[in-house]
Amino acid sequence: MITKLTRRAALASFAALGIAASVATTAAADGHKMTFSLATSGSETDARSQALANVFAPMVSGFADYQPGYNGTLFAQGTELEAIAAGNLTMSIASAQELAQFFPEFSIFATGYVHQDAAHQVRVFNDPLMEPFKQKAEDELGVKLLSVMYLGRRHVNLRQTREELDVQTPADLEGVNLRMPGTDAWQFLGKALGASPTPLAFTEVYTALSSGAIDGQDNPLPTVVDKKFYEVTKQIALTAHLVDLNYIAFSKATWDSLNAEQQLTVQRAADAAASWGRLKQLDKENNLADFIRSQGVEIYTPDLAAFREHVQAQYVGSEAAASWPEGVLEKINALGN
Ligand code: KDO
Repeated sequence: MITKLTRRAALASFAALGIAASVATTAAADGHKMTFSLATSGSETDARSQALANVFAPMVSGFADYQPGYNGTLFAQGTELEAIAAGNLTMSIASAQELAQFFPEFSIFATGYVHQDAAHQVRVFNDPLMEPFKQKAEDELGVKLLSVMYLGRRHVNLRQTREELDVQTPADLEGVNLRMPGTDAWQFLGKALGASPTPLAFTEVYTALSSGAIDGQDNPLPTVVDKKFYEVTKQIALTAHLVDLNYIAFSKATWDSLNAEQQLTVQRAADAAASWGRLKQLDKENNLADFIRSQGVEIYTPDLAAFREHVQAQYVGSEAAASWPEGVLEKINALGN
């Protein structure tokens, strides 16, 4: 794991180099199409991947060929933003947790029990409060955040049966080896849930569940189905501890090389893909519980008040919360229902 310091040093060197054009997006110098490369640790069948392939790609096909790399094959999970900053990648399905590795204040969007639902995420992303965050990512990382994508409500998904481990409050997760993604904000959330978090790449989770190297993981129901985690787990406690989001991250250097019409097309294509993917993910999320139960996984609702209270208390006075700009949390809450 590259430390924040070396990441910031890397950022300074990228900015100093003033990388004019992204080498990953071959320019249309000879009149040929550009190539927009995408890296994600997600699968090809994930709703967000489908949205970019089926909606974004056709809309930009007049001047760019879309070239996706799924399952972390192009760049490992958590390294995509640096790849964009270095001019080696055009796009990624980025997370606030990954951006928080560069800019700690992004952790506000990765905080348990803050975002209430998909519509709240959209209102926050489109609110003026988001401008300084977007500007900083562009100015210091060379990444333009085009749109917000809906990943879904994350729940605790365990290998143990409910008889072995009934999860009602965070105290029940004490000592549970819960895999969380590798960045600091994720590890913090895992601890805030009461568990003992283990960092592990998304593509390694199925094998680790199968072997017992971890006790569980946390992802939305569509991911549990898409990655077949139901084959290697026995319960889901519907903690809904994070209504999770991603951003369509795009190379600023590539953006700047586009003409005004191409920029408008890229923005519209990203917004259309985000909307299409959101509806598809919400439909999956609302209709998969019975299928997962049919696979032998018990799904139940724990003491949500206990989880919400405990998780939010961990953020009060935390280093992460200290990085949040004054008044932003209040604005996010005001945009809720
Ligand atoms: C995961 O690693 O559990 C996670 O859900 C974290 C998200 O931020 C995002 O990176 C996601 O994986 C990938 O897009 C794969 O779904």
